[in-house]
Amino acid sequence: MLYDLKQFEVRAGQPVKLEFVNPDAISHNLVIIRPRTEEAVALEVNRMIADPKQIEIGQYIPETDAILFHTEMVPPNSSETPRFIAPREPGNYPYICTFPGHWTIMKGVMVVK
Ligand SMILES: [Cu+2]
Repeated sequence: MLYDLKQFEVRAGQPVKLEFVNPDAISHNLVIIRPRTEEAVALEVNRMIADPKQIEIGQYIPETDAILFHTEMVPPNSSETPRFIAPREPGNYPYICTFPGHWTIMKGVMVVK
């Protein structure tokens, strides 16, 4: 329940390719969000999980413009190679896993320069 990279750097407005490998026994995702929105996004996820249908869907991606980019929920021993364009605005963009309860420890920072 940890990302091995706590921080990585990208260039503003440039294409980024990540390798997201999940060797854990439970599913995880990687959700890149606007600066200082961790708690707001986590709160939205908490609202979602009151709905049994959302638990069945199991993606835990709330509809909010705080989320810039996200992977699918990656099952154990699987991987995803997401590509996206880095934000144009330099800054520290947190990434979190939105599987309920994970975000407090499963997080890191994408530094946009
Ligand atoms: Cu997780």
